[in-house]
Amino acid sequence: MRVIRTAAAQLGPIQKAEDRDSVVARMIALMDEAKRQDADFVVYPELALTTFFPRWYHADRAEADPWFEAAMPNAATAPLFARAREHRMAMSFGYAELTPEGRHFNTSILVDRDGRIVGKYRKVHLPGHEEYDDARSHQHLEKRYFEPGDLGFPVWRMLGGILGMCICNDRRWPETYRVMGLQGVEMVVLGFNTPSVNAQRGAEGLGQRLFHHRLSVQAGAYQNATWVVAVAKAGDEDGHHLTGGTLIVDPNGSVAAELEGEADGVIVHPCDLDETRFGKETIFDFARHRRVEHYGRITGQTGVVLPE
Ligand code: CDT
Repeated sequence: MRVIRTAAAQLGPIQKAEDRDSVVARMIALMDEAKRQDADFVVYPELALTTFFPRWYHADRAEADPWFEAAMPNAATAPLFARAREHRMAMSFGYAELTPEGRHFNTSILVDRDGRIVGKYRKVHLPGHEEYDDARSHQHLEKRYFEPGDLGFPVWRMLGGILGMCICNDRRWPETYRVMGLQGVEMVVLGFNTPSVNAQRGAEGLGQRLFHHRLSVQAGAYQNATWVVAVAKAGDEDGHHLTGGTLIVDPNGSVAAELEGEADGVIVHPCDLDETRFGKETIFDFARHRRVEHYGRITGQTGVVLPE
């Protein structure tokens, strides 16, 4: 057995007015609870340090820069790194990254048990739109504030296994998991901020949003024989509601643990990476069963090409 006791640490809403010091204190409280439950690894949501700011429009993009981190760790997150080292707890969390060259990414990191950043991922599949759109019930301006990630979908050896990351909307795309699956990934960790209302289809209810979330994550786990840990930022942020649905899915595609509610909270599950072996060696033994000669369209085109 190769067990990682994994904590999915959901954050309830973060209002615009809440500062990073306060959010980091909440994250530390969740980490302490994870430690009480004997976790080795804690996973937090996408853009964990602030409200989901891409819902707010700034005509001047630079006005959004205060939501970004120019260094990691920094003064606000140093206490989180210190507590993680003290607990010898590995962690992953998302934040808005501003590079020294002035580039903007929606980023997540993997931090080992010594508090060293060993992995960085930048969100590839940015949802939403770039310009203000008054046809929508609310804005989702990730394409305005971030560049698409430029690091691909790497994996890392950590905690005795092979770990990878993706972020929110990436979880809906089978390519995300497959690229990591082809590197032997055994656990994919991701955070998300999913509005419970579809801005272009108001009738789509919370139930349908959660159904699509679970469907995507469970399919990605099963089809690549990997654990998937998906962690929400949930609840009402300044009148904008985000779904919960924090869960841990096993390599068979079944939900192993799920958190109830939309407040700060932790679920811990003993994820045995050896449970990935069966799927990887049988129905999803890629080396034996994949037929790449038929997959050219996957990388050869982006949109749909209709038949004549
Ligand atoms: N944060 C994020 O990626 N949210 C998207 C919302 C899509 S609707 C524009 C998600 O896939 O949940």
